[in-house]
Amino acid sequence: MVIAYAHTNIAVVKYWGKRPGPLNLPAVGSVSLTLREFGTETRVEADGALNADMFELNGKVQDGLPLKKVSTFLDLVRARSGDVRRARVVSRNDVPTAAGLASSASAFAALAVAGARAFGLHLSTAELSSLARQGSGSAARSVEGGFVRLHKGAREDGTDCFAEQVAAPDAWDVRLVVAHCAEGPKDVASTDGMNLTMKTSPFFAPWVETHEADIADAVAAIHARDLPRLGEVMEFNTLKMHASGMAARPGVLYWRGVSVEAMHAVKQLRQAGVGAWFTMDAGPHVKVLCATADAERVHQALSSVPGVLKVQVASPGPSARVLP
Ligand code: 2P0
Repeated sequence: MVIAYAHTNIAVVKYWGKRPGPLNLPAVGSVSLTLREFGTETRVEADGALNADMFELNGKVQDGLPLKKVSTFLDLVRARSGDVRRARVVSRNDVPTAAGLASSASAFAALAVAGARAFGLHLSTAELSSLARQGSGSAARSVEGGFVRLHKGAREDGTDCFAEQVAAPDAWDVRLVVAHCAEGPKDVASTDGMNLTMKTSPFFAPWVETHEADIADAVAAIHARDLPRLGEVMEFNTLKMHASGMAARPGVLYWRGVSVEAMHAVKQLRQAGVGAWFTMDAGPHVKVLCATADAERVHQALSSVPGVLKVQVASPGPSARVLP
C-alpha cells in the first residue's frame, strides 16, 4: 500500500489545446506555480483478490466516469510494470473537485506517484510527469514544486514532453490570492472546452503561434524575479486563452459577472500602486499573483468585490511525494 500527496498548480502561461494521438500531448507548453495549500492525497493498494478497480473520493465510492478515468490510468501503470492486479484507490481532495481550481492536476499527479510505486515502478520525476500527463495535461506540472515549465516537446512518443522546475518553492516570496467566484462544478469540462476551441475557433491558430514567446518571457521573468514582467505576461496569456475559447462555436465562456468585477478590482489595485496581476482558468475563479507583502491588501480588495464568496491566500508548494 502506498500513499502519495500532490499539490495543485495554477498556470501563469496556459495549456490550451492538444496534439493528435492517444498520449494527451499538448499543442503548447506551459508554465505554472505549484500551491502548498491545495492538493490531493491518494492511497493505492494493488490486490490480486480484486477483479475490478475500486475508487473512493472524499469518502464516497465512485462509479461511471470517475472510476473509468482512474482505471484507464492504472492500465498504463499495469502495462508498464507487467503486474496485472486490480487496485483499491482512496483519494481526498483538499480543493473543490472540477471547479476550475485544478483538482485534476493534483489528482493525477498523486495517482501517478502512488500508482507507480504500488506497482513496483521506480520512475524519474520526468517519467512520472509524462505518466501524469496521460491522466490530465496539467497534472504533468504537479509532480514538481515551485515554478514549473512543461516542455511541449516535438516527439510523437511524448518522451520530450515533461515538467522541469524553473524556481524552487522558497526561491521567491510570492503569493497567489484566490477569489472564489461561484460554487459547484464548472459548466464545460476543460478537455471539452479546449477540443471545441481547437475545432471551431478562428483564434486557435494564432494562440498557438504566439505562445512560445509568452513562455520565454515568463521563464526569463521568473529567473530575474521580475514580478511586474511575469504578471504582465500572465494576464496577457490568460486573456488570449479565454479570447480563443470565446471565439469557439458555441463560445466557451467560463467567466461570471463577479469574475469580471474581480479582474477590474485588480486593475484598480495596480492604479493605486499595488503590484497585483490576475489569471483565470477553466472556471469562474480569479487568482491574483502578488508579493507576499501585498497579499493582505489584495485579500481585502478581493473580499470587498460584491459576489466573491471566499478569498484564500496560497503560497508556492513542494513537489509530489510518497508519504511515509
Ligand atoms: C492550464 N487548464 O494550463 C490550463 C488553463 C485550464 C485552463 O490545464 O484534457 O484538466 O485533462 O489534459 O489538464 C485544464 O486542463 O486537461 C488546464 P486535460 P486539464 O492549467
